[in-house]
Amino acid sequence: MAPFFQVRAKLGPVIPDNSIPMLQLLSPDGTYGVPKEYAKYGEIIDSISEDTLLAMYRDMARIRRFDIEAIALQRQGQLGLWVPAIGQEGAQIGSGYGVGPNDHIFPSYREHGVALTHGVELMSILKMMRGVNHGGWNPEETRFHLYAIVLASQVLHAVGYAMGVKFDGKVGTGNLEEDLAVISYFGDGATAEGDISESLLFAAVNKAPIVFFIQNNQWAISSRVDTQTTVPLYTRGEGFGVPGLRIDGNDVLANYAATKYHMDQAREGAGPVLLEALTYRIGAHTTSDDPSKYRDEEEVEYWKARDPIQRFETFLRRQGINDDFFDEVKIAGDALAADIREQTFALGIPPLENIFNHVYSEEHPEIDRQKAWLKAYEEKMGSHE
Ligand SMILES: Cc1ncc(C[n+]2csc(CCOP(=O)(O)OP(=O)(O)O)c2C)c(N)n1
Repeated sequence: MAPFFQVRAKLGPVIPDNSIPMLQLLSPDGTYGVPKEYAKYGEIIDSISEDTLLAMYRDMARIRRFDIEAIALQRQGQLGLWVPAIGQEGAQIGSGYGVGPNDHIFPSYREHGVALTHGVELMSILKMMRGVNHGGWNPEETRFHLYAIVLASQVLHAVGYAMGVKFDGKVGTGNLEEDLAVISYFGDGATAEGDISESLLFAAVNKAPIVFFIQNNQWAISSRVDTQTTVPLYTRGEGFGVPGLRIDGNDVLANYAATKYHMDQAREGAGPVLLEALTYRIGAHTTSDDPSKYRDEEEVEYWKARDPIQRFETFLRRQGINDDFFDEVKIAGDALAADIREQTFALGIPPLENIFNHVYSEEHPEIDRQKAWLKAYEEKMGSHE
């Protein structure tokens, strides 16, 4: 009998069209150069200190080590699920550094690197993936909002937030203590949602201070990007009046420069922009996915050779950074891995009544009723420990 589900034939490797213009400052072999049409982005890199460059590298290495450890923890039954972002560290750390201290970030569910750059405790992400918290961090403190699983929903929230910022008069006043902009992350697959079109339109007509940041990692689970769009994604906003730019997503400096430039512009009142970071998901969509069923190893190898961390390391070594630094980063990574393992193994079972927290911001009779029901039920059944 024919199997109920058939795996569709693979369509051959997704190799990007290199004739499409793209902001790249670090070439895959680690050589730095600023094409003249991109001079304004090069100027931003001119003013980065060496300390910041090293901090960026540390964060890229740190988040990759965290990611590898989280996959292992999931395989050992310590997490319900993990969502790897290996290969996307250039896009995430670079853009994260480009977001200003008052700005608000509306992520999807894979932005662990961006979270790191804005002070989210990494353990809170693991707790969420273990199912012992509701999303973990406080968006008011971090300005990094909660992960959104419903594709593109966060982009509508971000546009609404940015419109509010505009209506509150916190754009383009010149007061850098008060003015702010918004950035929202989403994937190539999410661009096919109607919510994205609505977001682009509302942002454009309201001249909202927002940067739309697509991480085009070329796959939406098993759907290739070329089944989601016939035009480069950075052009998707044009019909709505939102200009776009494609960035080499594996070039941390290009991501930093473009995000900083356009967040500054948005904060000053220039309106929305769409950035498409062309990158690649080296690993599985989640730990529940087996990408070997739908894509070729040849394609993965193409992208591994364009690894964002390796590229940046080559650049830094040419700048005179030596083994001492890279050894220190490796030791710190091992210490981080040991620490999160220990903390994850030590996580207990949270009180069951936590499920009621944050459903309403204030007391609510229906919640009181459900709490009373649960209490009576627990007393009848005994402890759940
Ligand atoms: C509205 C909605 N439809 C479908 C899904 C199921 N789903 C989860 S992730 C995903 C693929 C998303 O791909 P992409 O936007 O490219 O982001 P990536 O996961 O590659 O980072 C889908 C279809 C969902 N979460 N929400």
